[in-house]
Amino acid sequence: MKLIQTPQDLAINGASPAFEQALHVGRPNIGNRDAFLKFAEQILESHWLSNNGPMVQEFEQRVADHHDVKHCVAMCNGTVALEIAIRALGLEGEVIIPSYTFIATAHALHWQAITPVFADIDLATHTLSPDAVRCMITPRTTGIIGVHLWGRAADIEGLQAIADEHDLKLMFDAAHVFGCSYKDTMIGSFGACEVLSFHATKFFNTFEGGAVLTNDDELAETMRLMRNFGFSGMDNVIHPGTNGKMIEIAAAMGMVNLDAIDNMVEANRRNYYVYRDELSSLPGISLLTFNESEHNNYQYIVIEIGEECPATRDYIIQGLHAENILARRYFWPGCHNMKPYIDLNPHAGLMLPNTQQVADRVILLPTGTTMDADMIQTVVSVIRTLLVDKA
Ligand code: T4K
Repeated sequence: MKLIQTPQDLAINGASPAFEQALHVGRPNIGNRDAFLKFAEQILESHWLSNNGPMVQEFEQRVADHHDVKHCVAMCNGTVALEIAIRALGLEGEVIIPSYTFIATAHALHWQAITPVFADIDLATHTLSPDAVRCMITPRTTGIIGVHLWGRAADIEGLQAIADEHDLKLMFDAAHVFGCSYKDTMIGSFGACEVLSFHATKFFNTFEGGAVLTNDDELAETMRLMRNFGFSGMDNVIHPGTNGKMIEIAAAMGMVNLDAIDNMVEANRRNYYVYRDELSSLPGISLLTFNESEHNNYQYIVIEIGEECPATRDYIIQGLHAENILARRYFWPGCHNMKPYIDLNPHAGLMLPNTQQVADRVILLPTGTTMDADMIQTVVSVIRTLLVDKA
């Protein structure tokens, strides 16, 4: 690996990149390949590829057990899982969500002619501020979708209190918190339901996939109907539905990755500590930390570039990309600044000062099982040198 010590060593100044192969924020973690290929053989041999097959059923049970929750309803991806959960809960009119989230949270509502109303976030946690949510409630509001971000839970109690007070439904986008807890209870039991994503770029993946976790028997049954066109047995459709089913090969990947989950968390945790030590001396750069008394997946390494930092966020991103380190600006510029939401409500940003500030400051750095301490030291030496270059 190349040593980066002076501004002349930087690719942004014409040197060769620090890494020949690109480093990705969303590099998939992959469990035991032989075990996966054995499952693939088993699936092909059985000629059962989809439609609530045995792999999906076993996978659902294991994910439910992992989260200490009654039901896991597996789906083809997290976005469809959000759409089905939203519909099964009967949300309509307006639903309050953060703008500081992946666009899927907003689209899952808009796709069903429900208006996402963006409320501001807390500067420290990056998740919905209950006070901000309170300001956005109107007679048309039917629900709140809290988003647990970066592997850390939202203010669940604060949001539940508002939902109770105003008789609103509460559900969570839990795409980032597979295997995490809130006040010692595993994610999955909060609100009416919580939605996971198993996309390739998530720390735990099934190629593509998602699931809804809930303790509500009736809700789970409705979602099972909805993900399979509303079929109840052969030739008998009893509910509106769509095709949200997870396929067998995706469940097989999930089972193999579940077997490796402890190693994946350990790799993320180890990387997080290396980043924490290496970044601690850099002026104006702060690392988002995890509460060690909870179950964490340490899925994302999130840094914030403060005003005291000699370099701007976008200069650092440019410098990292030049080195083949594909750091990301998630979730810049915020859903409210993207179409169709920017056209529907061009002034939404006036109510979202914290969202704007955080979206302008954040950088996500590569982590996961494909990263090691030497690579992280090089990533941080690039950032350190970029600051010198701009000091
Ligand atoms: N809610 C939240 C809060 C979410 O974050 C997401 C998804 C959802 C809901 C919806 O769940 P899904 O419907 O996706 O299950 C990526 C993912 O596509 C998306 O799943 C994820 N959030 C989001 C945070 O990240 P992009 O647009 O950044 O993807 P892309 O293609 O730029 O990939 C990211 C990096 O990973 C690149 O450097 C390439 C690398 N990569 C990607 C893939 C697919 C690989 O190395 N290998 C791969 O297989 O959205």
